[in-house]
Amino acid sequence: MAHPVLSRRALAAAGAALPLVAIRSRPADAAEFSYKFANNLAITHPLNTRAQEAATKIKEGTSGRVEIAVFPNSQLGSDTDTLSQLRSGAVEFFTLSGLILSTLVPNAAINGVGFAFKDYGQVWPAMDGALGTYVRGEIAKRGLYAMSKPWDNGYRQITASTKPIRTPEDLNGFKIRVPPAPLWTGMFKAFGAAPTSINFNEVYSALQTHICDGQENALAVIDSGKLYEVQKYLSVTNHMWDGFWLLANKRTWEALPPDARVVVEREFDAAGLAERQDVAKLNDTLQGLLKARGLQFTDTDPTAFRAALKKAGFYSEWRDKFGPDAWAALEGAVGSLT
Ligand code: X2X
Repeated sequence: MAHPVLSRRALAAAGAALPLVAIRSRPADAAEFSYKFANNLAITHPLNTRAQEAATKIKEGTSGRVEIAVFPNSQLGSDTDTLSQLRSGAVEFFTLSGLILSTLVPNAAINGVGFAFKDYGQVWPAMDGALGTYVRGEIAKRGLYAMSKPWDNGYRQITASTKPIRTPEDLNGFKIRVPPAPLWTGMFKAFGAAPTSINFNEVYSALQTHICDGQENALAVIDSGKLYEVQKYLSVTNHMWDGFWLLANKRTWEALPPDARVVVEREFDAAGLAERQDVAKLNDTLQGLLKARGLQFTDTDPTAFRAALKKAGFYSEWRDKFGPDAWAALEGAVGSLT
């Protein structure tokens, strides 16, 4: 109590006489760490709802020191651009499909091998277990840090504006948009289709202007991205399970004090688990909703599609590309694929 009789006003005046930077280097309400979290999904997708919730909890849990602003809908750029920004440090957090990440971390695509995971009962133990640990290790080698829980994108289904895809033969010459990743292009070429790599932020218009006749995505993305407005048919193929790694730039991550890192990862991981539940619930309800919105559903026989991939040499080709470690980690989770 150096100045017990000084009024607030006098204290403020005394403070004002000092250079402001000597008192504090930022406005009273600004956080010590102000970070951006980019993603490619619509604001209505559960990934964004849960990311926003996590940001609020992280701010509380760090007493305001860490503030994370979520930018949905590729507002900061396409996935390809945002990956560059993440690497340079212009963006601090980013959710990205392991397959797209494979342009930097080749074996991060391993979960995308066609028809590898029978169901979610195989997906989560693998991605939260040995397979996920393997991939996170690969990611770390490239200057990025992945939170321990991947988020769900979902099992992917094929949509089209021109005709329903019923059999693998229907994919012959089919102009399909795929995300920018060699595994996606390779897999649809193996089906005999004509894939074009397009970032998600351009998919709606690519379908609307018929640059492509179809695309493939999970129900939650087809719905939140309003792709039903520009597509007529949906074939239930479940040809691939896809998830999002929540990535941080390693330098940015390590600049956070360890206690803040604990809070950030804890809240992000909890949000990721909640998002998985949200997507699972949507899987149960969206079929009806999307039908009501005009999409015509077709069931397909996954064994025929898988056999077509096998016949085209897809599994042996990608086994060789991924190499023995990644392939063993995948087969350890799902059994033999070739
Ligand atoms: O680009 C896509 O199709 C999406 C939204 O599923 C991914 O992020 C891989």
